[in-house]
Amino acid sequence: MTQTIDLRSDTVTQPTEAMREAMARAPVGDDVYGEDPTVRALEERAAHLLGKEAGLFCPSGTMANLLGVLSQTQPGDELLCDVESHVYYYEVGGVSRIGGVIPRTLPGDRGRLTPEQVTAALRQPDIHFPPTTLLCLENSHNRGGGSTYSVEETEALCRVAHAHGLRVHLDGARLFNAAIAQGVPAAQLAAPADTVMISLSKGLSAPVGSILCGPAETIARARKLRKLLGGGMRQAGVLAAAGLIALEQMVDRLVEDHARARRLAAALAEIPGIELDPATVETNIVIFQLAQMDEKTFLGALRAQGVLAGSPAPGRIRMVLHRHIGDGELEQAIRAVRRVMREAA
Ligand code: TLP
Repeated sequence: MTQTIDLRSDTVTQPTEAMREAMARAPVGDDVYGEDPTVRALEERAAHLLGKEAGLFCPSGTMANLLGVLSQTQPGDELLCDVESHVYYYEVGGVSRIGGVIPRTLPGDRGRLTPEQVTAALRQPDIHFPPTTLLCLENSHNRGGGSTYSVEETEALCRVAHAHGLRVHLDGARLFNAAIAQGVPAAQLAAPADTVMISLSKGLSAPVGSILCGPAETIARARKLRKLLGGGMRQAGVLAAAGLIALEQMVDRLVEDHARARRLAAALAEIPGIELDPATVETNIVIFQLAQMDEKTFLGALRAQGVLAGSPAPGRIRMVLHRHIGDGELEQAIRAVRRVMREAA
């Protein structure tokens, strides 16, 4: 049988040859002493790209998000976020368990909040209420099917938050996807937020790592908290070297993933039994609804055809485009879905 086509996530991407070479020869040092030149170069590069003062290399997006929250809140604070946001849905409740922070979830439109929703959720200080101190946004939005906020939308949301004394943390695990899709620099999408995290290990293909960027004083606090969480790394430059390649060489090609996601969505929308509005596909994530079949049956039948996908909810399927899905793999995947749906009919 031909090779498996893996559409479960862009996290499955393998490091490039250039990354492996850079990893092999990276100058390294003990990063807990601040002595790893490659980690420092990566942190500086990321901060510069995102227009922030400082950066912090983290082993995962989950830790970078947690540090974004912990460094800007106190235990007992409340944060506002979309109900489907990664920080609330997929991070093991870390903000509450570790940070003592209570998420107040708002129902977004494919993950996207409006300034009006945020305003309505903000309450006057009262002896009964926890202080609301942070707004978390996600761009692009994972469970929202890769939906994006524009610069103007981000600015409007952050303006409301800042006017009420809240900080804003932006989960930009796929911020470069949003930036490429909109044709704007990532720094513009990040500018209104106080902190932003980007992932190197998704569509950008690095093996490990995310970076939290923000004001120097906030990042210094996050650095200490990273140590608390056991995230102080030593010769981490071998990983950071791949991250530098990710930022230098892998951002522009995301446009290909988006084009294939649109082609995939257009083809899937034509298949009886699949409910999908292709107009909602903005970046590299395609989420659709099965009209009748349950997700386990669908995923099993698809797997038998050599194609892997995921399910974010009952009856829903997620397919993520990435570097290892070329035109040939895309056509094969579409054919496999057609066969599965035909055989089920
Ligand atoms: N998302 C993963 C899974 O956790 C669902 C995926 O396959 O998409 N923020 C966003 C928006 C993410 O999509 C992810 C990972 C993270 C944060 C966490 O990053 P990691 O996996 O590095 O902890």
